[in-house]
Amino acid sequence: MLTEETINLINQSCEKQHSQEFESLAEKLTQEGIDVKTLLGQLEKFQIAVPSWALGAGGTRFGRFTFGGAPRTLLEKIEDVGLLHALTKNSNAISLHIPWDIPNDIQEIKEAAIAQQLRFDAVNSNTFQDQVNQKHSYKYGSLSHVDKAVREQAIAHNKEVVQIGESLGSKSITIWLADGSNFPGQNNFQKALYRTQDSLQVITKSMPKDWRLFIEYKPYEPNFYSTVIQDWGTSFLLANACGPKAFTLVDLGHHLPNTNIEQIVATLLMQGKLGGFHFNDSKYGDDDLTVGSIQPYKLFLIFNELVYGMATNKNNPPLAWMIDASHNTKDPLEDLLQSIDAILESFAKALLIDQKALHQAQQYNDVVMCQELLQNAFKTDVRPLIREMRLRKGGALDALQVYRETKQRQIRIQQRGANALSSGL
Ligand SMILES: [Mn+2]
Repeated sequence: MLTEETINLINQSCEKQHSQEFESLAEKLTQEGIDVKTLLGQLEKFQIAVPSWALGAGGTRFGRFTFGGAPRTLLEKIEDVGLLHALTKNSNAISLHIPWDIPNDIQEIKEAAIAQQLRFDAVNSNTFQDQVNQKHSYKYGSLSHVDKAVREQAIAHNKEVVQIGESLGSKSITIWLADGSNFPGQNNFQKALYRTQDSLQVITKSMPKDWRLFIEYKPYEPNFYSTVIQDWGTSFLLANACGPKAFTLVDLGHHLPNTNIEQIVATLLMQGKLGGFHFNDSKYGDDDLTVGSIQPYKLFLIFNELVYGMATNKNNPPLAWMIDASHNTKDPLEDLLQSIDAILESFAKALLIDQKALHQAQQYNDVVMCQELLQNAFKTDVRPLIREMRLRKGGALDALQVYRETKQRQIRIQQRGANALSSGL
């Protein structure tokens, strides 16, 4: 296990340079009327969940290349998220996927998470695959299936996932449906949507009072002609039909090219129906690439709406943040460290936007000033702020450097083997 002493020791090599950079940024921000202490507190509070399936090699339908040392068990997955949190201080939760992560010994798993200062975020159900010994197949759908027996099996699975989540202290479930059709005429759109609504209502009704249901949407894949929950509007409609426990979940990769995601975020926040976020980045579709690697400005614009909405729309509950990425060419843990940094940077930059001045510029239709205000914030190098927050919390000034210098991947290969495979896809 990586100790705080080791992290401190490596921090020392770049502490002097960091102090200079932080002091100069803090001075600049203070002059602009920004309270740096408050800002550091906001960054510290921002915690992102890591899904258990992002810790191993993702692969594509064409193949999977191993990185070595992938976590073989739930305990090892908790260990890996614990490492990310020890380094960044911004990833204090793990999101489980059932049945890939069914815990054998609940107490043991809970204690392991506590030892790593982790909690359990939303649990995820799986009706996009058939499991061994499963009575009915999901080949033609699950919650939307034409056969009631299949729908009931899928509903029972979701109820079981909630139960497992409850035993671990989780408070929400995310449902992503692969249901849809590959060919025109295959599905009756209205009936499929109606059946889905009915199934989701049964699940929501059975959930504990303090639980939340997140309904994810996606325009295509694995079905290529239609998807039952294809867009935010459909998810929003279903969330409304399921009542106050249900919310829409936005996955950045689940949109058609050039969709204005920040506007979707704004609308959902205004309606008090934005439940959570799945971060990733993409060039073409659901590419599941490292957050901020392709379109960092887009991410910043989304955070602009999030920051405004979280302050303005008190009817919207606190949001659940998660990284939903897949790693084909990078060490998954290094990829996640980059993603955590990208999220924090976008959040920090959005916090720098002078909301009062922006409001005024909007009122006067000063389009040029509106852009200036956004881009001034975007162009600020906020990394010293994030480093300072981590330094004060006992984290790493440079998480990637500490990860590499302490040979975390090599240690894992030694302990778990070069061909260790993570459960999942
Ligand atoms: Mn997702």
